[in-house]
Amino acid sequence: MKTGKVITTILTLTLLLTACGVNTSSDQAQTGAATEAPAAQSAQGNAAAVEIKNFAFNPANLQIAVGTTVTWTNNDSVGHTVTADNGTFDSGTLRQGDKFSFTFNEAGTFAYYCKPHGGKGGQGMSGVITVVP
Ligand SMILES: [Cu+2]
Repeated sequence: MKTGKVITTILTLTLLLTACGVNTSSDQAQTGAATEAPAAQSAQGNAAAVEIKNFAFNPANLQIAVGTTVTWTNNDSVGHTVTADNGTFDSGTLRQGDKFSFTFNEAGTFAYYCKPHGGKGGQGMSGVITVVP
């Protein structure tokens, strides 16, 4: 039964190679990690940034053009929220390093606050986004 043994060996090797092949393909590293584009400081572009630091939004008052995406970044070690007075947006709790983005597609004045540290109407930790046509 030498022939049978050889065939069995070949089959076993084939299975092993197949398994290896599958492993190899899944080992392919995910390259090209997204490089973070620097947020535009200008309120005239398509993007604007608000930093959350020391229990405050900076800048607290920001004027942008319609269609601008504002990204808030929490640089505090405590959690904060970005919550619109009128309920248009609500980030939920942002931990340190978390970001929240919202695109303003309508002109108007959008007051917002942090739920734990501020309140509607500009109380405590709060800010205003003014969107101009
Ligand atoms: Cu807060």
